Amino acid sequence: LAVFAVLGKPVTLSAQSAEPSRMQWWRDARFGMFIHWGLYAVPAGKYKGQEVAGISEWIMQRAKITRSDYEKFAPQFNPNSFDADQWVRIAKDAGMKYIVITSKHHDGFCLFDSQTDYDIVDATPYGKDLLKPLSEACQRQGITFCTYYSIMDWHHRSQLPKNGDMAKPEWNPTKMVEGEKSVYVDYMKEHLRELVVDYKTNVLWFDGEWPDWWTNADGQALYDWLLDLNPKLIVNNRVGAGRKGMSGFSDENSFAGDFGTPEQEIPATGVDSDWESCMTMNGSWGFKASDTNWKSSETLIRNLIDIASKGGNYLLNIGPKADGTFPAASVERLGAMGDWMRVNGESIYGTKSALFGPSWGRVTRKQGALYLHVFYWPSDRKLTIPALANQTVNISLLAAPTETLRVEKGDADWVIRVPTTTIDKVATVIKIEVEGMP
Ligand code: FHN
Repeated sequence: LAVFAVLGKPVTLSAQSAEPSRMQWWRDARFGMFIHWGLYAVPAGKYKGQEVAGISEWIMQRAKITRSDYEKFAPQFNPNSFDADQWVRIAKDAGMKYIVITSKHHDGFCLFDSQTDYDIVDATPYGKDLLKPLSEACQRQGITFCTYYSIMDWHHRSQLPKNGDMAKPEWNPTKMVEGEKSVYVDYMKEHLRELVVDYKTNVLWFDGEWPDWWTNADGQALYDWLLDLNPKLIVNNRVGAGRKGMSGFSDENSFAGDFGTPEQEIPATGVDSDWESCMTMNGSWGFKASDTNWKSSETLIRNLIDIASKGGNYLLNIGPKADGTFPAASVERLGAMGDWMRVNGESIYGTKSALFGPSWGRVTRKQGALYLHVFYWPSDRKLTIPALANQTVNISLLAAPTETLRVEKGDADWVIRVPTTTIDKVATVIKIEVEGMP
């Protein structure tokens, strides 16, 4: 392992593995789109004229809607404005490299032509598969197609309330009916086989793994079965029961799955394992008409930089409307992210953690280069960094490589001056090419 005194801190840099692993495309991608879409887009956070608190895809549970009443949303779900190529183009233009879509959320409704009849083809006037055209559009546009799948299933008979009657609102969605677990696991595995073999998903993004009837041993067995189906498949750590809450990581000994899944949060420091932070743009995963609390595009771009600087991926969520269109506020923010990524994406894609973050911004690295992302400039626009002693370096602005930067190289510190005109109010990227750095 080579040790470089980089920016004043001895950082042990692991040389890149000679053989790209199964995870390599995923590590290099750094940025993906999460899509939460299903019957919950019909009520969109409101039921019987009343706003329902919380994330909109939980409306069945939060409003205590009985199974038979919830099924009444299916005949109303008719996304005639759905355009798979447009969705994929918006993701691609934003700089996203993969899409993870909810094939089945906790409500049990499938967006694909599954072996059950509680799906988009058999239960809605739309009557067509949604995942097939999306996976084909991803293939056409070079975006990697991935699927979310909920282990917990509020519609399947195995997870009925104790009295067996889903018609009663006082149901508990996390209990398994005695003797029904193997029936449900077989049902789930048939769905998963379809997603892996027929829809060729590249990542299985599990969720809803917390009910007490699902164990880490169950998850490990499912993981092994899935990798037998497709040895190149990637599976998150929610396949097991090891995730520790929203921090998303698991204790070493219970880590079934390939990557950690912090939710709505970013780890405080660099993490030298595979992980992905999933986040919403407003307060809900599913579309919620009343939630206009949108994060700014500046915040979203800095989240992406912060996450990449710590060695993680950013899975940023969209909640499409029931008609199949993306909310305008989401599209606007993705457009701004794409503008920044077209100029600075080199400092995000294929990078690794620099394992520390200065007060003025964040640092990413890849073979032979460091990328300083400056969020906060001193008033005199002079950036002081610890001297990069005895290494051949070239320092340039990623956005304006021909712009001459003035660098005063002291023994202890170097001072980099940039012209005001080149400062990006969100993040200015300075590239430092360090000969021989792994
Ligand atoms: O309960 C779900 C929630 O609806 C949403 O899908 C998030 C996204 O990661 N996962 C679960 C909460 O951890």
